[in-house]
Amino acid sequence: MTRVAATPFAFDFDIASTALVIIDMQRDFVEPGGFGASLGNDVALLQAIIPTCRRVLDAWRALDGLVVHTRESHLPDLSDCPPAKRLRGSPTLRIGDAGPMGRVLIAGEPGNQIVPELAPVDGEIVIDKPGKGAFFDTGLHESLQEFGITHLVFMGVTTEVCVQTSMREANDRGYDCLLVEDGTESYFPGFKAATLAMIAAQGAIVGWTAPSAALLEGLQA
Ligand code: C5J
Repeated sequence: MTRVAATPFAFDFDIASTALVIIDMQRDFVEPGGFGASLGNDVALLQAIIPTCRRVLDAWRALDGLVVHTRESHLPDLSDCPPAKRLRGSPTLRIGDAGPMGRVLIAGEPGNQIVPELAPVDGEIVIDKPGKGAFFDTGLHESLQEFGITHLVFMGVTTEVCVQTSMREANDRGYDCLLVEDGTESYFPGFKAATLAMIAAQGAIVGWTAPSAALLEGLQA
């Protein structure tokens, strides 16, 4: 059993029944020229968490823990992208438009790939998700059930959108969830802080949060 000093209280898990879930660490969100930048965001903030995510990923892999990577991703014919999602707002590039890293948020395009530092390896689960949440229309819950997973440790971007949505979906499906505080980031620091606070509020109403140092200490114990 691993114990992590977390907020609002210790998070206990068995790595054999816990998956590390890395949300949307794709070039489209963390590199210039992608979807995140097209919405007017500074992607440097998100790029900065890559080394932390890599440290946790390395530790998890060393213990043979299950790893899940997600990508926000649509089919080339956009049949899984609701017009309401594609047409909202006035980004410089819409989902499906051709940008410097290929078509934005489209499966198989260069920008849709996970950053090389965190690239999946054989045996890890890769989920292409058309929504913000990792459980919507993906079969992720069924895959996790097959592996006997009861606990999830989350990292990735962005904290208040795809990470929080996925954590809430997981919580409603009965998983105990920990969010790694410095392994997640938002284009808006205030949104990240608010999300961390609301997740752990009211006795871990959505889940727990902890710095990567506490998780790594728990894993090494
Ligand atoms: C967004 C995500 N922010 N991965 N996607 O549109 O959080």
